[in-house]
Amino acid sequence: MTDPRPDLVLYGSPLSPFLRKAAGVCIAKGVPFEVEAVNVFAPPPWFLEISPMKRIPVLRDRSVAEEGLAGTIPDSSAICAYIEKKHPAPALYPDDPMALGEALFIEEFADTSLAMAGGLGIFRPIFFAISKGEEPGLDKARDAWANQLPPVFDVLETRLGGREYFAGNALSIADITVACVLMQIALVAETPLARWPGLAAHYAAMQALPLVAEPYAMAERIVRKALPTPFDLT
Ligand SMILES: N[C@@H](CCC(=O)N[C@@H](CS)C(=O)NCC(=O)O)C(=O)O
Repeated sequence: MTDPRPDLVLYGSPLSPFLRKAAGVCIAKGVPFEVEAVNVFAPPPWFLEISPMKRIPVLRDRSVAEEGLAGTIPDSSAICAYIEKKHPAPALYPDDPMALGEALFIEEFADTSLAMAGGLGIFRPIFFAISKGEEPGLDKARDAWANQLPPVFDVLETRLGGREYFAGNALSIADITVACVLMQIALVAETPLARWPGLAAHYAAMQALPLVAEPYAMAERIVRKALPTPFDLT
């Protein structure tokens, strides 16, 4: 009998934008995967062996090894590049060298600058506090929305330049990453983007894609139990 379990396992939580990004890449390519819950703030010992930076997600490819370090890859960027190599169609990394470089930069920019401002600046102070029964950190979140995010959005608006996609005139890892990380804010707060019309149009188009919407819905189900309505930070 063949094993009904998918080869690919994403360890972590859909609450992580980085896990949702990797899930989105699997969905785009029609690659079956499952999410195995790991609480990164109280990880089991076996997880520390495969996640040296103590971060989620980590990928396991069961077709390589079922346990231990072999067959595992930490870091969403490494995971997505691995999935691309293993399942090349549809391509999510541009062929053209300059477009590839641009896509990888936007991925990194979203993973770092956007994630810092939106995840650490807004999602965590609100959701982590509410989860502990504390008052949401709205002052910190409002400061992040007013001061940290605008320069990040400016960069994205300029790089997008009114185009449909960030790089190579096609959907790429850059678009998926920006959408998944930006939607981390939407889990807990409204995201009015009228000052950045190009980014707003891109965001709306990305939200409509199942590869972005389905992993987000998994996260939203969890968050809405504790926070029925997102906050207005303006
Ligand atoms: N660059 C990493 C970032 C991963 C990351 O920061 N994950 C967060 C969850 S969204 C985490 O594991 N945080 C654990 C902690 O802050 O201790 C990636 O792309 O996978």
